[in-house]
Amino acid sequence: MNTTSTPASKSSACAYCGVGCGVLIETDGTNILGVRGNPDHPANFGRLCTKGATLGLAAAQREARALYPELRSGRDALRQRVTWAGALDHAADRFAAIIREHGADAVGFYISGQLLTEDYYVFNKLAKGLIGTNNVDTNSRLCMSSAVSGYKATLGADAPPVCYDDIAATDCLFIAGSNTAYAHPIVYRRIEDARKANPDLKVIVVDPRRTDTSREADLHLPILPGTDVALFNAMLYVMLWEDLLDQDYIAAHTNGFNELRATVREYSPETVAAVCGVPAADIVTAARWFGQSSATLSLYCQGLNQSSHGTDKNAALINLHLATGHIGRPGAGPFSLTGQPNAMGGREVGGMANLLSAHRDLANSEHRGEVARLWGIDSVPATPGKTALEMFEAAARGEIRALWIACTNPAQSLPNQALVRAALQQAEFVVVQEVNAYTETAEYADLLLPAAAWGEKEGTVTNSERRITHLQTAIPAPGECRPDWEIATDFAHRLGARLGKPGAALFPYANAEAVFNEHRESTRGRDLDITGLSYVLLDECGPQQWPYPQGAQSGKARLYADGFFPTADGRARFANTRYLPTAEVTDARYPLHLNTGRLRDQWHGMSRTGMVARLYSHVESPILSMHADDMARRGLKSGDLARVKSRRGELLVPVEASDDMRIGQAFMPMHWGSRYMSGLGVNALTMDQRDPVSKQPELKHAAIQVEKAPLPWHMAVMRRDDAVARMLRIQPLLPRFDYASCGLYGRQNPVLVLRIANATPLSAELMAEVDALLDMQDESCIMRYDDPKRGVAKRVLVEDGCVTGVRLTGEIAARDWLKEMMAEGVEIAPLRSWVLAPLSAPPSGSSSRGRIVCNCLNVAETQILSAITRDTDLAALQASLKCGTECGSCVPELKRMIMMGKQEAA
Ligand SMILES: Nc1nc2c(c(=O)[nH]1)N[C@H]1C(S)=C(S)[C@@H](COP(=O)(O)OP(=O)(O)OC[C@H]3O[C@@H](n4cnc5c(=O)[nH]c(N)nc54)[C@H](O)[C@@H]3O)O[C@H]1N2
Ligand SMILES: Nc1nc2c(c(=O)[nH]1)N[C@H]1C(S)=C(S)[C@@H](COP(=O)(O)OP(=O)(O)OC[C@H]3O[C@@H](n4cnc5c(=O)[nH]c(N)nc54)[C@H](O)[C@@H]3O)O[C@H]1N2
Ligand code: SF4
Ligand SMILES: [Mo]
Repeated sequence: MNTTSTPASKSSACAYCGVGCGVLIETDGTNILGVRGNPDHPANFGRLCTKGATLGLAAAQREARALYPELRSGRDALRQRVTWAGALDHAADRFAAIIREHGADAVGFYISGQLLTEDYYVFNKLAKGLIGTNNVDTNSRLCMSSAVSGYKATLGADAPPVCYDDIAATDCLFIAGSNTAYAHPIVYRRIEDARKANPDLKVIVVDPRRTDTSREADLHLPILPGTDVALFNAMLYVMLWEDLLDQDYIAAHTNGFNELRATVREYSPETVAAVCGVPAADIVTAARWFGQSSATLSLYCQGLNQSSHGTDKNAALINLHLATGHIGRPGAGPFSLTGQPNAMGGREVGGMANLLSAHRDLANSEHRGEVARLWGIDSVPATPGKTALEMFEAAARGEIRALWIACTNPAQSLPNQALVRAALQQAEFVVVQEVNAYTETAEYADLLLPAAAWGEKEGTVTNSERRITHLQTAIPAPGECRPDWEIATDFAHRLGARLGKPGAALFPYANAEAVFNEHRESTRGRDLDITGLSYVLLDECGPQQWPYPQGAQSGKARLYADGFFPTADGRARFANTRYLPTAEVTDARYPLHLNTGRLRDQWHGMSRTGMVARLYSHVESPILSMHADDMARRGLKSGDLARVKSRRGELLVPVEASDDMRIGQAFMPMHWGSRYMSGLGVNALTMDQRDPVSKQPELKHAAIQVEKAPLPWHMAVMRRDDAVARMLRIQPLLPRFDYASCGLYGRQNPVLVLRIANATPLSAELMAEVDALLDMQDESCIMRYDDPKRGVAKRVLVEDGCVTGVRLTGEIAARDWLKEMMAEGVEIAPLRSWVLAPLSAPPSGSSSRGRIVCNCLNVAETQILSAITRDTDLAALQASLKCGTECGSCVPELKRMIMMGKQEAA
């Protein structure tokens, strides 16, 4: 491990998903020069996906960084720069006053699975140990909490019992509610490898949509949204009937099978086929493959978790593993893929409203006593804290008066944005601890605290397979940014002093390692015991899986190999799961079902990936995908703008017809929030109903109506040079247009792209504001063409002979063609006649390259389609265009294009 890490190369892990790929950061001590996959890291062996491969570009973007603490002195005042001491003293004064007057539960901390374990540990102790409130919860509530409750309900502890190597060892891969190809690409590369090595491997995908993951499966079950429990119960029915169960395993290692058996009698494949909307024969096939294989591995994610029955969905799937004995052996087990890079670490330190350190439970008085002893305090409060949405509901009611938000962007990512925004507005004091000063949530910050970003701080993260990686500091943080644990520690000292509590004694940390060592001690004797680990060991021997108790020589690749489970009697429990419909069902007023999720190249609210131009080239703007028949019924064509309404809000968004959708369903990516489009983004529409046990909201299911939004007036603006800085400046203007979205295009010298549609032409004032914000008002550099009768106008900014800005109104068909040329640095000479001609479309013979499919090598869809012939296969395409030969993220899509191209040729 250490061998590859030289002074100029620091070992770290990717900042994005829970695959937890190892990276090496090349640095000159001040700047990140490059990021490459760590060939020795067992999660990825050197591979990275499109997002990981562009980490260096994201880290280099500093325009949006919060650099200094900023404080708002009055309700409507602008924030002003303050010192750290001034900022944290003020925060401590406000928190202390509120706690004294209204009690400890009048404050809340909303934190994140993207914090490092050390950061998380300090926040959790700050709330529960120092202040005495359990109001500390995280965005993992939107993400992994149903996985936690599903594991606990069945296996007795929150631990994925499997490892990545199981993918190569399995005979049957059951993927449910996971678009692995997009969301966990390096895991998907392993699936591709496993298929190559074992042609008999069966892959089943359960997803209402057709995705790049489902397309390559041997069997895709496009179930109706939310019907997973019915499907899993029906599979158990078939297994019972066809004698595919492992009766010995059930007898020796489990409880509760008889109750479940009675329940699943009602779930015949024929009955369930109607509920799930898939053929009974396919359910039978899935059950046989699952039951008959020598080792079945399931992979699952938000299609199961983000549901008002998420716990049951998880448990019903784990039931299948217990009933067939597909657990605790190589290639077998229920594998919950974690979303964020450290969702696991957050669970380990108990950083949630109902958990305590080291997988202890808040509801358990013995556990509370143990934690109080570890921390050296009298007691840990017993009342459960408020979970994510409950915390915002309480803030909206005025019950929670101060909110501390760190490393998450709730004004983009929580459902029912109307409520969330009301809560942020209502709260007396909002602290936002961020790396990006321009997030939707930062707008509400009374106090903005600048955090050190990825690469600028040290600590640990745990990936999906329980593997802990030590992240080394590569470069110093810019401005006055500080690591998250350090900010929380400093605040704890100041707050302690005001509350008459020993803040300094409780938080004696000189560095991240001191925090890690305290956390480590809390795990002694627990299921996740890591008392054998240290920073030194992680550096010398590489990342390790837990448990890794003192004296161990290695971590554990798989859990429960002995059939012994961490329950009172050592037996796993079958959960008696029954199917219930989604919380909101479609009806005559809201006839369509809205599903939401991820794109390949964007990360959540785009606070980092949104600064990297090339990550827009796969999908450039927000879009609602629908079935062509549903669009035709509403008089919609691809590219039209639609008004989408739910019971909670509405949003204008362009629509596109997609074969991937079933009739009655629509899909919108989760990424665009109010900084990147007009309106509040997809979560204006989603709902806050949640699972009764896990309290995870149903982010994937909302009933909507869609109608055409006739906005006849269109404008497109492209501006080169300083594109990111200009984008940040223009974003606050977006709400002033009926529809608007912004993004970037290009690679070396990106272009800002702004799309606007309005019911009426823009006022001269608003137009002047746009021009001023984009530095396009210097008339001496502007070429113009106006046709007031057609309402068409072109403005072209020329600097040093190059086209650096274009504004098209009325007719914008030339937009893509122009932005591509601008990114290449086109001179005005060849464009002059086009600018001055009445023609607004691109001149004949010139067209846009279109979407970029292969991001690493910049290969466009149009190039790929024209290269595909009757006998093209993947290898031939890779040889001729080089696409898909670098990170591999586009390989599933290339295969799809080859398949479709061949169908067309035939
Ligand atoms: N590119 C990218 N990768 C990411 C992230 C990102 O933002 N961008 N975020 C990371 C995070 S935090 C997470 S949590 C993961 C999420 O990873 P995934 O869960 O794989 O991603 P999603 O697209 O949210 O949802 C997965 C699939 O669930 C399907 N689905 C919807 N409803 C149902 C249902 O009722 N049943 C079933 N069976 N399926 C359903 C959707 O159609 C979708 O294809 O991704 C991680 N990786
Ligand atoms: N409709 C819909 N909504 C969803 C989902 C969905 O599928 N559909 N998925 C949900 C899921 S699974 C998740 S995980 C959430 C994610 O939702 P969020 O947590 O809101 O996602 P991010 O945009 O990643 O927010 C992380 C923030 O932390 C900041 N940050 C990055 N690094 C650091 C750091 O080191 N320190 C500090 N202090 N700040 C930092 C980033 O700039 C960013 O603004 O979204 C949820 N919302
Ligand atoms: S799969 Fe991609 S995003 Fe996820 S950790 Fe690996 S490189 Fe990062
Ligand atoms: Mo997530």
